[in-house]
Amino acid sequence: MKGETPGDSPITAGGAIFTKLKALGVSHVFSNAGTDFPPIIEGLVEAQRRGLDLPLPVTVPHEHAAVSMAHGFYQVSGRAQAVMLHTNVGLSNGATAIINAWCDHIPMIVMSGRTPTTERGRFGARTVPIGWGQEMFDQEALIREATKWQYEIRFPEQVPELLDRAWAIANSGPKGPVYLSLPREVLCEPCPAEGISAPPRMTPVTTAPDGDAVARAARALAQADNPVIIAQRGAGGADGFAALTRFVEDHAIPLVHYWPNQIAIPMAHPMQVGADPSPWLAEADVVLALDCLAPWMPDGVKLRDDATIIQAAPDPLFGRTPVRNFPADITLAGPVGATLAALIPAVGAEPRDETRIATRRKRVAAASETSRAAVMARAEAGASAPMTKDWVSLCLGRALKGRRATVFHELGCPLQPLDLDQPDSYFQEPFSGGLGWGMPAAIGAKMADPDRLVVATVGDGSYMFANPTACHFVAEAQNVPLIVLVLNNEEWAAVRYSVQGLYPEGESKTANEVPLTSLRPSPDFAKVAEASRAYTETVTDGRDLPAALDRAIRVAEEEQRQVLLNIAIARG
Ligand SMILES: Cc1ncc(C[n+]2csc(CCOP(=O)(O)OP(=O)(O)O)c2C)c(N)n1
Ligand SMILES: [Mg+2]
Repeated sequence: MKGETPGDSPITAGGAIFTKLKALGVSHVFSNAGTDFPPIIEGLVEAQRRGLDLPLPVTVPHEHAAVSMAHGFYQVSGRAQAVMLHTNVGLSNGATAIINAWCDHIPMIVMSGRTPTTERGRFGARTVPIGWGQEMFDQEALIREATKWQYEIRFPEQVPELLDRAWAIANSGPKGPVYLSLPREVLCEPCPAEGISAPPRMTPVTTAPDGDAVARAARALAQADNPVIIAQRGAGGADGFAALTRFVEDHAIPLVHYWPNQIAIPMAHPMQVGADPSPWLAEADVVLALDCLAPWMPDGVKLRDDATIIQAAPDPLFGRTPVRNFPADITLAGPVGATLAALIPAVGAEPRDETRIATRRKRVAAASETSRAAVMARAEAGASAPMTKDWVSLCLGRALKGRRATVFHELGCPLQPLDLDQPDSYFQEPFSGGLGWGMPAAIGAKMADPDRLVVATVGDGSYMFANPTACHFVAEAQNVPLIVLVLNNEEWAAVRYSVQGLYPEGESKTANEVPLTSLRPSPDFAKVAEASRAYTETVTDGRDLPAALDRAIRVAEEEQRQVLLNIAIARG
């Protein structure tokens, strides 16, 4: 039955919207329904009975989780998904995750209902008091700053064209979420079937860096004595990752992963020099910032006066960020993968000073080796009871070796000891830091690519922000054998550290319990997961962790069952 044509007779709104989304390549609609949904749900059943090709409607019992699932889904698949929420209240619950998607350039089509405007006398008019309670003058204002495009549909025949436009804008660089609001009266009118299963009529826009800028950047990099690359959001996909890996090797250029939320080259690469850009920036004559919203901390870094700063990103000036004053002597606008594909051969065509490159290679490799040895030694020293996060990372990296795996990190396993070598093996929460992203994003990723081993490593605070009951429910309902590692230090350590950062000699340094940061008594997180029939273990001694991780992987893979390890972490 699947894949029938819609025919000529009109269809109820849900059928038209879902059919069109499928035609746009959307396979999942992460949804949280309400009283605005009757024409959606009715239309969906109608379309199923007509045999139309539809995306999977996924019931997600919290909106933050729903949007984050679409986020993670895109990260491993490159396919934008859709989210459907309930009026203003569902939208505001999803707003933090929409801010995350915005900050991370994740395309998605977000929709939410609009409470009926009419009070009586029309099909779809208000039927319950929330019709008055959920009305807003400007519902789109809730997410206007965090979406590329917002619109309220006025007529049912607009469904195919508006979704076409929404999809193309979301997928144009810099990518990001778009929003369409769906008033109930419009949804209650029959939708013409024309065009609802047509493929996209608008091609998303891709940009390429200016040829002259590429030539200047190539010359600067080729002539540099002390070039450095700072990478934050990977290398623009698998091809970019492979090309950049060869490039830094060939030209002996150190690469710093400063607050990365993806990796750009393998962690054990001799040109991968760790997380701290400051010693490299102090001597750098040329800096290539690769998709870096914040490439270094201006407060702690002094650049050379003659340094040339090259910024490469979809929008190298990050024009939608109000204050951001990093220098940009050369700007390379476009998808990072395409920019590297233009830049790397251009550097290769410049004259090479072999002696200079060989000397630099030795120096950088030695520094890389020293920093890696320090990271590994620190991690090894953390196999205590309770253990350190670095030890968990080291063990997890070892357990995942040789597997097709992705780690989602939200105050969970630090990157450096993880020793990953695949382009899509690691995702960290975006700089917007709207906590609660890690676990649902990992679920979305596993739904997108069920054969991949997916591990969410999250702090105990981050786990609670994720609406864990909702996430475990979805994992069970959708057969998603995700592994969750809760790195449980029974506190919001990041908040406590930030107090100590600002007041290093302050009163709170010596306080036994720092106010507003403790999460004691810690909930038994294993029981939360067991409520959805997960396999769980609580690990309190670092020496027991490797075996527990092996068991977790076996249960997830062989029993296809979700797993949670509640891991006791020492307070730092
Ligand atoms: C939605 C949201 N609320 C609050 C914060 C502020 N915040 C930043 S880190 C953090 C604590 C995270 O705790 P946890 O996940 O346990 O990691 P830990 O710091 O203990 O390693 C909080 C509350 C935030 N980033 N996002
Ligand atoms: Mg914590």
